[in-house]
Order: sequence, then structure tokens, then C-alpha cells
Amino acid sequence: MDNEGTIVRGVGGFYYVDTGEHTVECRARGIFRKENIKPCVGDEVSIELVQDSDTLSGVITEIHERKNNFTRPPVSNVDQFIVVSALANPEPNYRVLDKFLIAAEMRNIDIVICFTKKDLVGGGTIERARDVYSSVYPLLFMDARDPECVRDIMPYLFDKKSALAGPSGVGKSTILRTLRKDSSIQTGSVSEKNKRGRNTTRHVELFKMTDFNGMIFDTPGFTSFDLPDIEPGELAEYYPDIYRYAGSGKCRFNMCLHDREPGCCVTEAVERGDINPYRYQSYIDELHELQQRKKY
Ligand SMILES: Nc1nc2c(ncn2[C@@H]2O[C@H](COP(=O)(O)OP(=O)(O)O)[C@@H](O)[C@H]2O)c(=O)[nH]1
Ligand SMILES: [Mg+2]
Ligand SMILES: [Zn+2]
Repeated sequence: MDNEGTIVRGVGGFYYVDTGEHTVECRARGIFRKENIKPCVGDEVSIELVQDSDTLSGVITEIHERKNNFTRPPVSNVDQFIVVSALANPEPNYRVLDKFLIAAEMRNIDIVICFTKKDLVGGGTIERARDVYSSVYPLLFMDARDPECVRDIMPYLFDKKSALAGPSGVGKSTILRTLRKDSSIQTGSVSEKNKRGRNTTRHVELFKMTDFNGMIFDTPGFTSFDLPDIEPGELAEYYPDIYRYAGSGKCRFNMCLHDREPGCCVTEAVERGDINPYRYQSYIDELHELQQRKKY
């Protein structure tokens, strides 16, 4: 009996594979260890089912090609980041937010931005955030403790594996807790022999939405990224609102970095008000950071 599924949890050498029908406790074939490949939550795998009296178990025989793979937290195949920022407490930091966006853009990961703690601020703060990002990414504003608000995330979860990302204290765990209380997420369905550690260690887990096809990672969170070496000339590609102009080939210089060169269509767009000045400044700051790093 062969089957395919998604690894939704891993504990003590066992992997729990959701085949759509069952969640099957699996071991990994020894060959993976020899090749130094560790199965990861989020992996799409082939398994061989073993029916043994009344328990169904399995062996992972193949890990399908990964769209992406992270080590901290250890997950694979993230289709989408729900990038979370608070509107207050902590104050929104667009520079930090943009680094998460760049990290996602570089890996071809879809993006939804979720601003939390809207209950703590006035309309002005919300409008400012909207000005900066609404032309670039889908935006949500919510009180993460309120199920009515958090439900707004649902339409973005269809047919994707999503993960919450953002600095600590912004409400990632609260969003997940509210989603789960709302019981739109399947929990506790994993049957397992080894229950030890459940309460002591925090495991990475992938939850399935109950009403539609969509999964969300429960991880301690993507709280930071090392942005790998980016060539300065490549940076604009990761700012879609800037790349709209930068990629048009209309700058006078082929190698234009859009940093005060004459005849730059990006600076012209900023002057016309077609590119948000915060976003442009964020691009320039990031560019200078990269150039500085290259010098050493
Ligand atoms: N007022 C308010 N507090 C929130 C909201 N979202 C989260 N919090 C609080 O902010 C703190 C940090 O939230 P948490 O989910 O642990 O943040 P995480 O570090 O991103 O997982 C907790 O005390 C939450 O109760 C919100 O929308 N409004
Ligand atoms: Mg948390
Ligand atoms: Zn330019």
C-alpha cells in the first residue's frame, strides 16, 4: 500500500503524515539519515503503509522536492507569510517589516500583511500604514484577540501553507490562538504513541483548516531572517512597488541603482507621488546597508 501526504508533526523520530484520510505515524527510511536529509514539517512525502493488527503506521520512502526549507524554525514548503506588525506596543517599524517582506520576496513566498492592536490606536495610525502598503500587498487590520477580526485571514489561507512571521510581541501567537478557539482549525486529531514532551517542548506543527483546503504552521515564529547576500543591483526586484518602475528599463543608466542618478524613473515616480516616500527611503537605507557590507 503506497500513499502520499504531508508531514504535520515530528516527535522523537516519528513523523505524523496527513494523507487526507488519516494521520499516520511514520518512521523515515534509514537512507535519509545517511544522506543527511531530515524530514521536516511541511514536507510532501510518499509513504508505505503498514497495517499491523489494528494500528496503521508507515514508512516515509520519499521526500518530494521542496519549494523551500528553513532551519529556524525547521519547516518546508511555506507558500505564504502572514507578516505581522503591531500598530502600537511595540510601535510599527516599517524598516523591520520591510526586511520580512524582502525575505519573502526573495524566496517567492506570497505575502499578506497583518497589522494587529488596532484597538490601541486611532484612525490616523491605520491610515498611515495603509498609505505605505496598500498598493503593494493585501492588508489586514485587527484586534488579534477578536475572532470576528481574525476570521478576515481565512480567505488568504485557501490552498496554501501559511506561516506567521514578524518580530516578537506583535500578536502572532494570539492570532493562532484566536483562530484555533474559533475551531476553524483541526486540533488534537493526531494519534500518537509517544505523548512525552508534548507539554515540555514546543513542537512545530502544521494545522489543517476544517472547512477548506488550507494549512497554517504553528511555530515559535519566524522572528528574524539573515538576509543573504543581495547584489545591490538586485534589491529593487524585492520591492514590487519600486520594481514597477525600476524594471521598466526607463532609467537613463543601465546600471541605475535609483539612488539620485540623473534620469532615474524611480526618483521621478517618488517625486510625482507614485511611490510612497517611506518605501523609497526603506529601499535606499537597505541599499546603503548592502553597499556598506560589500566594502568589508
Ligand atoms: N490590545 C491588543 N493586545 C494584543 C493584540 N494582539 C496581541 N496582543 C497582546 O500582545 C502581547 C503579545 O502577543 P503574542 O501573541 O504573544 O505576540 P508574539 O510574540 O508575536 O507571538 C500579548 O499580551 C497579547 O495579549 C491586539 O490586537 N490588541
Ligand atoms: Mg509567540
Ligand atoms: Zn533608476
